[in-house]
Amino acid sequence: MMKLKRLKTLLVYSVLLALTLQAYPAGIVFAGTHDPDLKASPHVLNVTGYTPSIVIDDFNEPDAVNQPGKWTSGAGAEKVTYADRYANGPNSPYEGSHVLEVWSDEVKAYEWRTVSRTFDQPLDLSGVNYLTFAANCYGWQTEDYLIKVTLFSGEDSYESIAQINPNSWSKVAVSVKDWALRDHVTKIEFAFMLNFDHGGLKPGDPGYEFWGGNYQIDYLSGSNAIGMDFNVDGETEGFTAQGAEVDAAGGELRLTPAGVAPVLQSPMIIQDIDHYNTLSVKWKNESPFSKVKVEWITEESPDWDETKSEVFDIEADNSQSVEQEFNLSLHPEWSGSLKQFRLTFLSGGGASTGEIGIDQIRFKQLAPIEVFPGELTKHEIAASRDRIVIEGALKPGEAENFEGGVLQLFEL
Ligand SMILES: [Ca+2]
Ligand SMILES: [Ca+2]
Repeated sequence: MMKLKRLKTLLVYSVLLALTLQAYPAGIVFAGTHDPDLKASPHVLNVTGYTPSIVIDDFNEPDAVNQPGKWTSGAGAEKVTYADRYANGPNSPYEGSHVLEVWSDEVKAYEWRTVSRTFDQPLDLSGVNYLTFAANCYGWQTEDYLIKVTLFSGEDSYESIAQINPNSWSKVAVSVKDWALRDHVTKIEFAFMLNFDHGGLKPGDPGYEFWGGNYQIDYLSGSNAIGMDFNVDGETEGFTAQGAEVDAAGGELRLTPAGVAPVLQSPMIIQDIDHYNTLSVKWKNESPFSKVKVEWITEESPDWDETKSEVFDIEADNSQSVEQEFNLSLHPEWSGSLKQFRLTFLSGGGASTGEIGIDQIRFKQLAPIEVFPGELTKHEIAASRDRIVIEGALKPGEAENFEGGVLQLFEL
C-alpha cells in the first residue's frame, strides 16, 4: 500500500512538472523576471529640455532606418521604422517631422527591445558633457519604464539607464564627461523595457504572455545646455565668463563680476531663431550694471561683429527676480540658426561688484515690436463735446511715405 501511494504521488508530481514545462518554450523556463534593483543610473538626468551642440540623428529623413549603417532592430524588437504616429500620445514628434519607432516583439514587459546604429565614421562627443535624446513609449503599468543606452567604442562600452514616462516625451541627458572614450563612439544601442513584476499575473491575463510595448526616440544629440535651468550645483551647462567668476548654485547660474565689462558666453548650440524672436533671461541683477549688450553668431553669419548686437537697459541693484525679455524681432540679423550668444554687462561707473543670479534662460516667440511712423501727442474729447481732438507728428522723412494717404479713425 505504501509503495503504491508513493508511486501515485510521484506520478502526480511528474504530470505537474510536465505540464509546467509545456507551458513555456524550452530554454526560458526559469529565465527572466523583473529586476527590482534596476533603476536609473545616477549620472542620468531627466531634464526640461536641451539645446544640442551636435545633432547625431533627428530621424526626419526616411533613410534614417532600414539601410546599411543606419538604425537596425535587435533582440526583443520586431522592426524599426521612421514614424509620425503616436498610439496614445503625445501626438507630435519632439522635434521636426518624424521619430524613430522601435516595434516590440512578442516578449515579456521586462525583456529589452533593442535597436542600434553603427557609425562608419566614429562620433566625437569630446566637446559635449551629455548625450541627449527625447523618448516616448506605450503605457501599461504606472511606472518603471526604462531606457538603456549603451555607447560603444570598439570593444569598450558605457551603459546608462534612464527612467521615462509613457505617452509623452521624456527628455534625457546622459553625462558622458567621465567616459574617456567619448571622442570615438563606434555604435549606439538603445533598449527599452517595463520593469514590471509578473508575480500577480497568471497565464491568460493580459500582458502575461507578452507585452507589445513600442518606444520612440527623437532628436538624438550631444549637448552642454541641458534646459538652461541651472538647477544642478556646479553644472554651468557650458556657460563661461570673462571678467567674472561663474558657477551654478542654489538653482542659479551665478556671475560674480571681477572686471568693468564682464561677459557671459553660451556654449556652442544649434537653435532655430526664425521662430523664436526673443532671448528671455530670468534673473536677479544685484549689481550696478545698468545695460546689457546681447551679441550672437549664427550658422549663416559665424563671425562676431557689431551688426549682430543690441544694447538693452536693465534695472541695476534689484533684489527682485525679473524676467528680462530681449525682444529682437526688429533686428534683421536675428535669424537662421543660432550658434552662440553672449551678454556683456555695462555701466557708466565702471562697476565690478555685486552678483547676477540667472534662474533660467529661454528662447521665446513674443509679439513683434510694432513700429509706428510717428507719435500721438493728444487724443481727447473737446471741451465743447462736439469733437474729438487728435494731434500727433510723423517722424522726419516719414511724410513722403504716406503721400496721398488718408487718416482713418475707428471706433472700437
Ligand atoms: Ca525628429
Ligand atoms: Ca533655476
